[in-house]
Amino acid sequence: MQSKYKKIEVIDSHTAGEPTRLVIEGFPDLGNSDMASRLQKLRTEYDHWRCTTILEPRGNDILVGALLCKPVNPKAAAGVIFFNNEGYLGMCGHGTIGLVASLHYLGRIGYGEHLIETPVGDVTAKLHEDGSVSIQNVYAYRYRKAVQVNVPEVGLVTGDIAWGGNWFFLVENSPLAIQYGNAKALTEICLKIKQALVDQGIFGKDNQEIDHIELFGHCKDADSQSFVLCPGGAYDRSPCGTGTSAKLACLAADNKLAEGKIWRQASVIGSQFQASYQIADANGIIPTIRGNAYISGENTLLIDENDPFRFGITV
Ligand code: PYC
Repeated sequence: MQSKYKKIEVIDSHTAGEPTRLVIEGFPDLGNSDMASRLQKLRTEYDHWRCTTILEPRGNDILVGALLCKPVNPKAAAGVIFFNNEGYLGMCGHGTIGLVASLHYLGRIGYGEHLIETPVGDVTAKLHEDGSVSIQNVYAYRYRKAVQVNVPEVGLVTGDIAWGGNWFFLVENSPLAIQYGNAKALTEICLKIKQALVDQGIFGKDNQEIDHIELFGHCKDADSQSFVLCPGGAYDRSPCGTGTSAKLACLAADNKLAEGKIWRQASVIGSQFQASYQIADANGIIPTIRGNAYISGENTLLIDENDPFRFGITV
């Protein structure tokens, strides 16, 4: 008798407090094309699988999903497509660290370097013997410096626009202290900045939406502390790998951090990434982000064909 349940096998982990749900089995076949094309197929034909995995009642707003894919390049360890409660991400630093830790937990990879294919390009991940993971990210660059935006109820805010695998608006002097207790108010401020950017026609290159807002403040235990609002309205519990990459691009462009020097980026919950960069060319850098991920679950999601919320709560 055929079961009324569909099953999705996942490994849950968190990187510096930010969760990643790695789907290892159960999604539809997306073919053998590159990750950008497979992402398009997932988005247009099978988006309800993302909703099932990430949205309530099986998931929640802070969860980032990672679909494990067979890579195009036989030398690569994996391909991956990242998604969240709102849609899809180009790259995800904390998620890649979670992916590597999860593949190691499953016994599929050992220590050393691994090539990983993402929708925005290949990244190299190194699993160190102490369990930490460093990601050599895609090319990062600052697109525009000191852009002013008028934010209703906040005032005039100045920030840089940079690419670190996703688009970021980076505000050096946060209008409110970066503290965990301020997370709700910081979220509100970031949402207003994000809306003001759209309303005032401020975009990334090729008119791409700036969908991550990053506020910075002082930190006694690190070089800087950040609050990162992700698309979908949840804030990153980690220092955000692509956000830290965008930060490095701005520091490099301003000659504030030398090539190869370590930058310690703290998150709003106090967790940290260590970051550094190599100069790629006059316009950009290759960032390396190092952090730790911990496995938190090995689960089978069950999707009952009679469950009215089998594709998540979307009302
Ligand atoms: O670590 O790059 C990152 C990230 C993006 C969104 C959430 N985390």
